[in-house]
Amino acid sequence: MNIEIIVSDITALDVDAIVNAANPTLLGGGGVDGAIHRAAGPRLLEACQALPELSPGVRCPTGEARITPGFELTARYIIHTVGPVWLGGGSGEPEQLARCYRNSLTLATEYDLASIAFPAISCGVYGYPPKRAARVALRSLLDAPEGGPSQVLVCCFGRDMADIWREALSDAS
Ligand code: AR6
Repeated sequence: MNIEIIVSDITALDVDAIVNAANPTLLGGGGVDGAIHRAAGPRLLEACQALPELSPGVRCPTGEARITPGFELTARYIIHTVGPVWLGGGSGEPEQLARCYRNSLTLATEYDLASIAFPAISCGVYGYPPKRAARVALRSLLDAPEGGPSQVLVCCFGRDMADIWREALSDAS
């Protein structure tokens, strides 16, 4: 697996799947979630609404992942995952964040996808400290079983975030 850290708007990427940092409703929100819904068009909301609710308002529990088409995106698929809200680190946040990356990769593997781009899940509204998030995320990606996407991008929304992830990648590999 080749992991690369890039700076971009994730909605512009030409990859098999982009990952959305969603919330459990999967009905859209701010941040990267809002950008993806705007760029993919209204059929994305319809596709998300059609996914089964496991409990009222919950289509995707924290740490799990769901897949939809990419609709108007260049990416063929969107993998929606729900990161943990940062509560100080002692409430299972690292394990939940690791599961987001792992479960997204598992879905990509099931769909035989060669390339996938992740945003910095939980590093915005959900408040996860970026250095810690990068460490957990990269460990989860590097320890993933063989046979998944050969190209993994981490798409940062600014140079400062990318610098943090690049340093974490060089520490981890
Ligand atoms: N491309 C790439 N990265 C982006 C983009 C973009 N277009 N826009 C923002 N980011 P966040 P979270 C970065 O808040 O912390 C939503 O309302 C952003 O700078 O989008 O997991 C959901 O519905 C940050 O580094 O996601 C949930 O309610 C990273 O993406 C909640 O926010 C993640 O920030 C999820 O919060």
